[in-house]
Amino acid sequence: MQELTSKKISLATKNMDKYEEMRNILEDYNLDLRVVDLKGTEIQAFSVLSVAEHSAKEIASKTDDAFIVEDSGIYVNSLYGFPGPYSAFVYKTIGLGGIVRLLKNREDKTAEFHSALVYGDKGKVVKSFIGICEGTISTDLQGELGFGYDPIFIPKGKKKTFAEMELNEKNQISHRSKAARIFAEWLENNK
Ligand code: ITT
Repeated sequence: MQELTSKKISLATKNMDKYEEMRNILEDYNLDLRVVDLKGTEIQAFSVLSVAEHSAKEIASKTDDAFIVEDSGIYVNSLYGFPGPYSAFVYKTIGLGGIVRLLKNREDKTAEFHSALVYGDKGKVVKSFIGICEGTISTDLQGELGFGYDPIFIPKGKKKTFAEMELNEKNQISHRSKAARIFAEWLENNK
């Protein structure tokens, strides 16, 4: 018999835009995403995966419920991957204008968004998933939708920034949507 009730799963985040994006994707897989105020410590590390896994370990020690935690960052190639796991700090300090200025005289404006999603259940960290979206940094801020770095990130093959896309369009190609879909498909096959 087909399962009618959706599986409840908690997302540990303070970012409601992130929640909205993931809720939208995961409902297609019959997952009922809730927000939980259980974020673990965000350590300083080279990869968003290390940050998310550390946070997941702390969350798993506090709950037996099924949860996910997701950490993202933007890696600018000509800046050797900066700001990467420091994306939130850089966003709050030099901001989008600062990144655009750093790249002003650089020919290579390519960048990648990385999303690391970690799933935990029954007090244990279960599995990690990665999603990557390639693109370029725009020469100025464009668009008002989305959040964070969206106004300066043009995904590969597109002529507009994430901030010029409705949620559904961003969700077809974003780093986060890739990680979320791989996770949801894995969960379906490993119930
Ligand atoms: P959490 O509570 O889940 O940690 P956060 O906003 O701090 O929420 P991250 O640490 O994952 O999220 O994000 C690091 C930075 O990268 C932060 O400044 C975000 O605004 C930005 N960011 C993450 N995902 C993004 C996306 O899809 N588009 C634009 N900016 C994004």
